[in-house]
Amino acid sequence: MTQTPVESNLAQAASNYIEALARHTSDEGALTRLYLSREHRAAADEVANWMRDAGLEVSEDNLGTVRGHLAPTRSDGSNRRLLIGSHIDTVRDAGKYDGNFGVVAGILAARSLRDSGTELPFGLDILAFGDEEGVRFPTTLLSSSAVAGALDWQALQGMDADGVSVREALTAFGCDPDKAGAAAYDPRDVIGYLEVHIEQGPVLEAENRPLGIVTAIAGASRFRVSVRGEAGHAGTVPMALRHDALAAASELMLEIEKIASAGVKDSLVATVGEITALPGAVNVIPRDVKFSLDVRAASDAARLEACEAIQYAGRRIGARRGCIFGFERFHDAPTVPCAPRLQAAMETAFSGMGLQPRKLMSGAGHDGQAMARLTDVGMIFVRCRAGISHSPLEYATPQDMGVAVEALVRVIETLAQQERT
Ligand code: HGY
Ligand code: MN
Ligand code: MN
Repeated sequence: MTQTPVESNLAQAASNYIEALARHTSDEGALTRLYLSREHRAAADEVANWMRDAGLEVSEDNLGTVRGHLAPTRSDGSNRRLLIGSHIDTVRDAGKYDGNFGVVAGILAARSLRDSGTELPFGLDILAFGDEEGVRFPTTLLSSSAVAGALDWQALQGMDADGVSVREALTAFGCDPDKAGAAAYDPRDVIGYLEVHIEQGPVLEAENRPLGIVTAIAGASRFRVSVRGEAGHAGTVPMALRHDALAAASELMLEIEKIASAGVKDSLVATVGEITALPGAVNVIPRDVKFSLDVRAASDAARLEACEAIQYAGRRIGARRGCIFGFERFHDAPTVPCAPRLQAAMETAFSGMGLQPRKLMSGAGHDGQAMARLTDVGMIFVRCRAGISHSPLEYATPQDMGVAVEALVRVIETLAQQERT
């Protein structure tokens, strides 16, 4: 697909922004930028500067979300606006594009529309959320939930590994946690939410397509699982008399894999990403194991059924091994359908660019799951190399990023056109 001149300088601009953002990291030689960290503060300040350069009016809410507002060219006296955003926090040892490109795309699209003098009957708010990954604190989607008017105040008590609460970290970030509720939009002011995001999967690349239209975002359940066994001397306790918490946990993990693998038709997946074993000595039988569990599926029924089956398996394994399993569910996000009217606007934009409107669902979670509690949600996926994400190998070409920004501009123009007629 040949690049139009517009797309090629959007491509270069996007690539420059992505590289600049990647420099804000806590880890030498890797990209890690956790919510309310020093690196998040620096990235938020840089994004705010880019928003100002694009002619946007910049503010920051009390959850640390940076907002850039482009006023409508023709005001109808209302406060209506289209929201466009994604997140600038990352996982550990992350890729540069997950989340970050959605914010960059929003800024570039706003700048392009301002520069072209396109008539906009509604405003644009570009939102840079700070807590989508949920890596530092036991929360996720906190900042977008607040914007959606669905803030879980309890989550502000959550603590990171150093015992710092969200509330304390917000204050250190320059926010006033007591005013966190003011981040919410009035639903009457919002005409929709758009997010541009790398696919984080292999479909678009396999079909040689730069972009896709998201039909739904898979629901997700997250648990903290604990296993209580009995510590003992590694040399003296016979195998048959052990209550080994790590062996019990391992047996359940294989059972989790079996349950998820049986759910392919529902795109069921389950992942154990973190684990600790105590007391953690080479010659002591583990007494306490804690591990994370992330379960997702294309339908809520399949996901919830798998969660039940996994908990039942834990109880069965625990009874046989004399260990006790605990399951604390700390996150449950339902499957979110993307609005047909926003998908249709994307189809119009794509066909105007000679692109096939390939539709696919998202196995990854996104801020759109929170924003769906406020307004209609639409997502554009961008091809990423080998579908790799949550890894430094994550990569999207400048060309595809340029095409994605151009598509976003055309979706906004399509929605503006619909408002005018
Ligand atoms: O976990 C997810 O799916 C997202 O990347 N936070
Ligand atoms: Mn993401
Ligand atoms: Mn992610």
